[in-house]
Amino acid sequence: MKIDIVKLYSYELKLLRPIVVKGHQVLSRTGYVLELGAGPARGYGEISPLEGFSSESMTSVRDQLGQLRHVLMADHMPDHLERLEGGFHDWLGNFSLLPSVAFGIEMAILNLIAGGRDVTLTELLADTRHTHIPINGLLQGEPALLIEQARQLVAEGFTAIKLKVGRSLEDDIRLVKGISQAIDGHALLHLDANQAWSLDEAVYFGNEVGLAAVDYIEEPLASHPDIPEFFRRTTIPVALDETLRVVSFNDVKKMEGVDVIVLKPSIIGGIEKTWDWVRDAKAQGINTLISSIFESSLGLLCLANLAGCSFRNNAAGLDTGKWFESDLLREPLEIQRGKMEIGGRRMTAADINFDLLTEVPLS
Ligand code: OSB
Ligand code: MG
Repeated sequence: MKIDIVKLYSYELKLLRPIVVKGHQVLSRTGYVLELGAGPARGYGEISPLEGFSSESMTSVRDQLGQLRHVLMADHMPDHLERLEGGFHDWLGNFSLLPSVAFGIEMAILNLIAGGRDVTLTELLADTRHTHIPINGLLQGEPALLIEQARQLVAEGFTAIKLKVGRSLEDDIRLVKGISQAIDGHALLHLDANQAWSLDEAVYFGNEVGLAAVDYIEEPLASHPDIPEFFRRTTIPVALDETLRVVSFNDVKKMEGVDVIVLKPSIIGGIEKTWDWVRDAKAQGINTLISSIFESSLGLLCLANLAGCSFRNNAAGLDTGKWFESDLLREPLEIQRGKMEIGGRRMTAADINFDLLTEVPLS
């Protein structure tokens, strides 16, 4: 296969409510869609760094794609990229791809290959074909509404629920106790503090809410070397997200208390790198889950496919589509009974609403 078309589109999608990450508000979601063509086949990838969370900007993404265009079109694509065994690294590893660019290029190429073979992404990547992906139900909005929201998610059939903490300790403790009571053992409760706390604060919080209430807590600490001590003093399992940007798998392996790693392909540098983490984690008995950075439904469908063939039980961090007022896939991604249904879904030009895309010239 030889790529003969490289096109870039930008989007700006309205949100129903702001995305708030680490105190930073995003009022509408902007990003890029990369189109790769090889003869009549097309593959689409999403490149949408999240302001306030990703380290790269939209401008740096566009500059890098301008430089890569000729590289992508230069030769025949290497064979067997879909094995995710280093083919992308051998091909493009010298170009220091930005994390979101690596994700978008790999997503587009894998979709291109899948389209050529008329299979879904999951079918391309693995023999297992999970079509219903358990989702971590994301609580959102005013704290006063969250207990009722949790109850509702459980009633809908969610078996895992995620709450952002890290504002005021006492408020967080009260809220977690209330939510834990409301879900009453019918769902796992996952917390994410986004590195908000000192060791003392995190330990205080952990001992107040107790192990019974919380399945794991993501990134409790401003300083990750304190994680083992947090674990020893609370016995609450820890999940790593932001920390994965600055540590290797060997470091993770040695960190007592880390049970779960949260893999955001747009942050950790693409799909192949995500697969490396998944393989290493599997070998060491560490749980993995795939999570989003509020990609559009285009990226979200790709992430759900990755979740569908990388592991079984861990609820994926993909309950972010409900922020979007309008979205790029013509047919919305449905979550029912706490699971996203992706059976048989393709990502061809006909599946995408091009009215929401604006072509951007690549210099
Ligand atoms: O902290 O995990 C985060 C989305 C964007 C940026 C940061 C985060 C998130 C999410 C995604 O929480 C949803 C999830 O993982 O459940
Ligand atoms: Mg997180």
